[in-house]
Amino acid sequence: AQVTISHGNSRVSASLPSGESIEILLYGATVLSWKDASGDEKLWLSEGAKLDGTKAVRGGIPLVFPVFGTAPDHEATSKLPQHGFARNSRWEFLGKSTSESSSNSVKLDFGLSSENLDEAARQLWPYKFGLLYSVTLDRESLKTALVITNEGDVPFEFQTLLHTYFRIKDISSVQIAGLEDSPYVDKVDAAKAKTQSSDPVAFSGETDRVYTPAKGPSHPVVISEGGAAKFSIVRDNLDDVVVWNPWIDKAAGMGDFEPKDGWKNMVCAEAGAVSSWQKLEKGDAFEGAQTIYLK
Ligand code: TA6
Repeated sequence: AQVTISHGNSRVSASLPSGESIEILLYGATVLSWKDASGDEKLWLSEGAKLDGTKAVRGGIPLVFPVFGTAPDHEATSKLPQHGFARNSRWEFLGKSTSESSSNSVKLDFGLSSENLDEAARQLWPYKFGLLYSVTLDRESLKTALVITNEGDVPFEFQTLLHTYFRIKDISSVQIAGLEDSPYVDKVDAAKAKTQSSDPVAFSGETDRVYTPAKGPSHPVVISEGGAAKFSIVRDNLDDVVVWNPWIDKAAGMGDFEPKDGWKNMVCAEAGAVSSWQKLEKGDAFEGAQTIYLK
């Protein structure tokens, strides 16, 4: 049996003979769905998510580039929309690049370059760049990797992040391990610099923190529910992990966040390089990746 791929004008989906599947929206190269062999959905997607290209997708794995959040004091990116333009741009499907022989894995490649950008976005950030995003599905993991190349004559600075919305049953029984004793910026408390205790992260209200895990990117960040591990995230060259749950009020305030109590069923653990600016010299490339293992 072979890997099957279907490529419509707005989406690409792939499935393994054993039943695992992924679906990617070409708008933003946003992974919308990742299902295990039994069809159990692993990502959270708002029922109010816009999938017609009019707004960044609320859920799945939106891509953040070249700025995380907004950066009013960073001249070059200060005019960009929140989280940059990658998640609001139409990407090209470049094809699958797994060896024909393997039916236990499929890798889909997507591209976005300065030429693809609409004129407005190009005006706001006039650098020549290339993005190559690959999504690899195998029987027990999903890997998403981004290669950023500077194709112009001047260096540029960027931040990047994989804004993964994990589907969980009940946020009140979720813990995130692997961030113990690590520094973080608490965006819910005046962006104060704090240090995580030796306990895992637990949730009892709006949570919005930028961690730089002390043990480095190869140390797993593990999302568990009721004491049972569900997801284990290993990073490559992405030193930060953003942990976010909007809770009641922020969920109520987002027009595309549905159902309104959906905050109970999602948690964001986002691998990124966001606590400082990455400088990319002309002709250079940056690669960052996450691999999410199902436990
Ligand atoms: O990743 C956390 C965060 O930066 C939060 O501060 C919140 O703004 C979230 O991203 C969603 O941002 P969005 O622009 O998608 O509404």
